[in-house]
Amino acid sequence: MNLKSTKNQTKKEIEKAKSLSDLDNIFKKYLGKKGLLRTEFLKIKKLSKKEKIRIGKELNTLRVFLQKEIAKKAKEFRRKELSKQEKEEEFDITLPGKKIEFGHLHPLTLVQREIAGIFQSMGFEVVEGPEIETEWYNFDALNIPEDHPARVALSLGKTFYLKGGGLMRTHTSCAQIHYMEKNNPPLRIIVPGKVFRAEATDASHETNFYQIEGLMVGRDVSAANFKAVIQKFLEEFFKTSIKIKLRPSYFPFTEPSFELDMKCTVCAGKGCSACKYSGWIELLGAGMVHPNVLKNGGLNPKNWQGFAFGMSLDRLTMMKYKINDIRLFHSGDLRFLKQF
Ligand code: FA5
Repeated sequence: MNLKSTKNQTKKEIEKAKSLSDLDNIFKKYLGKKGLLRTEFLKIKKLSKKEKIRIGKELNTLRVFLQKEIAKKAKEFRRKELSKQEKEEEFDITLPGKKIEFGHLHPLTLVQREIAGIFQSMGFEVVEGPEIETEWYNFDALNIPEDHPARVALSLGKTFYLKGGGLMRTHTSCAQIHYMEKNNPPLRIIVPGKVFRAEATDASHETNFYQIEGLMVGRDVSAANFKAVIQKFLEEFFKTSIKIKLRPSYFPFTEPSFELDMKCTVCAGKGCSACKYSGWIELLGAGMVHPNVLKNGGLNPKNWQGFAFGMSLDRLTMMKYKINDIRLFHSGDLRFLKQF
């Protein structure tokens, strides 16, 4: 082997190498276990001592030269690879970042808070009542005896009874009794909360909806006060004049009783799915608190009288935002929720 020409040959090969794997091949060819240099080293065993030293030295110089050149070229490749990677990963700090979406309040919560604010401005306190009730608070205390048709209809058809006793309240009226038991008149409260009814759902009926109960008790609180309060509330809430009608009705816990309908705001009274094509939507039940209910709450009906009402928060929200299906509230559909 001519060492000088081998050196030149390897130099050219290293220069021509295009990748780390090319370099690896060159390394194997000359410096590997079966490489040329190793074969040459083995050969010198047979030479004289003098020759051994001379050629051994030259082979060693070639070996060191090759190692250095290969390492130098490999470093070059790595540097290039690194700067290529850096370029690919480069990012522009002036680009706008990813937008983190914030959640927001559910339309029912928004409306509940707004309603609470309006009633608070009229001196009403906002209180809560339990969602799990006893038969006494949901029915008996509200003057709905066991054999009463209203009780039979509600309890048999519409009430979710709990295995361990008790039931899911079917209305917020039970909270009237809880509050009267603990507070002395004059009273002025609203009670927002969930109610539960086992009934078929449609565009205006849910099994789980929200009511807002109202109760005002004083020495001479009258039905005229109710009308004024509710008219004021609706004007404030809808920020426009609203057509309402009071229909005589029946609730065991009020006497006299009435229901309040408002002209459907979804269709402006023309008829739509939300108002069952009648042009009117039933918003609330109300009346003068029945003397038996005052008694069950611990008040003397000879000294105190007042009105109560129970309205559907869901239906008010539907009227406010022109929503034509109550089931959208619990649908979890972001296309709906993002609009609020
Ligand atoms: C009651 O629940 C009475 N407790 C209201 C009341 C309170 C009357 C105080 C007198 C004094 P009613 O069952 O009609 O009444 O329900 C009240 C309102 O809830 C209705 O006017 C209606 O707007 C709404 N509502 C009734 N059922 C559903 C339902 N399944 N889904 C949505 N809203 C409903």
